[in-house]
Amino acid sequence: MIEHQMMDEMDVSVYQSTKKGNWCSGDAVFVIRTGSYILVAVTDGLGSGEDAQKASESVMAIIRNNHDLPLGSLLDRCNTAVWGTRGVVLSILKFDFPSRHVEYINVGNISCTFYYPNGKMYRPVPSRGYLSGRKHLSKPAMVPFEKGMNFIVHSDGLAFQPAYHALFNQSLPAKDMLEMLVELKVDTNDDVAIVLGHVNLDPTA
Ligand SMILES: [Mn+2]
Repeated sequence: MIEHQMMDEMDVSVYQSTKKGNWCSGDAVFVIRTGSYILVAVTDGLGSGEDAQKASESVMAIIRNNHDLPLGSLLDRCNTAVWGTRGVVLSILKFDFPSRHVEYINVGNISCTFYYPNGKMYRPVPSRGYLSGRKHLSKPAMVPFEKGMNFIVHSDGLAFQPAYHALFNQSLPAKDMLEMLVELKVDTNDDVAIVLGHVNLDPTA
C-alpha cells in the first residue's frame, strides 16, 4: 500500500506491506499535521500477524489521541498501553515549526535518517530492546530541520543498503524517492513500513 500526503510544510510518502502468508501487518504508521507540527510515528509489533498488530495498534491508539503531549510523556503512555501485549519497537518524530527542530524518540529497531541539503546526513543509532511495559530509558533528542531536507523512517522489514543513501541526497519529492526505493528493495519475509519525507518550506519564513 502506498500513500502520498502533500502538506504545506512537507510531502510525506508511506509504503506498507504485509509478510507473505499473513493477512494483517504488525507494522503501523501514523502521520498527522496540526498548526504547529507534523508528527510521524512508526511501530513494529514483535513477531507478526494478529498479536503483533494488536501490540502496534495499542500504541497507535495512544499516539492518535495524545500527539500533543511532550514525547517523553507520550512514550510513557505507550509503554503502559503495551503491557500484556507482545511489545513493540517504535520511533516518533515531531517536526515542530516554531522551533525548526524535530523532536525524536526511539525504542528499538526502527531506523531513521535525516539528509540535509548540504550533503550532511544524520543517522541516530536505534536504542536496544523494545517497549513492553517495563521501565525504559529513552529520552527525546532534538534535531534541526530545514527546507530541502529529506528523511526516512523504516521498520527492519526494509533491509537498508548503503547504496540507497544516494536516492535521498537530492532534492526530490517524497513520492519520487519512494517509487525508486520500492523498485530497489529486496524481499525480507517480514512486514514492511517506510515513511519518506521532503521538507518544502522553511517553516519560520
Ligand atoms: Mn519487523
